[in-house]
Amino acid sequence: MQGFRHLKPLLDAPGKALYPENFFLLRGNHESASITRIYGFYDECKRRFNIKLWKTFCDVFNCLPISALVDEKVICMHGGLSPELQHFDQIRKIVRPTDVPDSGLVCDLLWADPDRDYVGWAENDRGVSYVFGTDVVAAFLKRYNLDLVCRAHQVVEDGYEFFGKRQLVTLFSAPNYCGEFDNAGAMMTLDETLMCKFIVLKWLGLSQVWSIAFTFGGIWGDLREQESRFKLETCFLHVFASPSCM
Ligand SMILES: [Mn+2]
Repeated sequence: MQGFRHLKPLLDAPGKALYPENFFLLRGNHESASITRIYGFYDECKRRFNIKLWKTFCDVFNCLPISALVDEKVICMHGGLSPELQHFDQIRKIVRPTDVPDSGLVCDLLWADPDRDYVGWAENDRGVSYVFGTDVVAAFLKRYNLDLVCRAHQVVEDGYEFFGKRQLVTLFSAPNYCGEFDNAGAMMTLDETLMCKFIVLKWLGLSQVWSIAFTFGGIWGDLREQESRFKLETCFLHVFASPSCM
């Protein structure tokens, strides 16, 4: 399976085809022609199929939505917030298809990272976009009357990791990322009351192929102590999973 790691988009696309009304793929910083050209997707398309397939994928990447809002309370994007974001209509008005620019709103939503070492905005070590502090997240949620920012873009040990006072969560779904990390992978579900549930995929390793176990944990505790609407539940799904890159 590892040979197919760059072809992960092939695995996601059928979801959208099967459930067009309630399956949404958000664009990440790697969903661009320039990044896929460098990091292996182009080469793998060329080797296994043809360059036309890669170009077709790039056309799809350029059309992918940038951000999503769940029940007016949870905002999702791949990277993070942007100092240029003043109104959600700015996102709604983004004309697609579009490439990912080197700076600006679209770039930040796909490239920015939270960083608890900073207050406000600071330069990002990636050389692109910014990092932002917990104060930025808190002010953003308050301003737009939101509960949570949900993003990806960074490997986190447990598959999910909160930032600030549980005002932002980083989700990383690929366990044992590229075979170089021993991270778990996680997915988050929200029910109709916006209760968060994390499904955590833990890498067991070759020696434990047969020890597949399902451990469903209970409620961890209220996400906001006084707001019963927003609870947190975690369950662990121990699986033998192939390394895969996002
Ligand atoms: Mn990323």
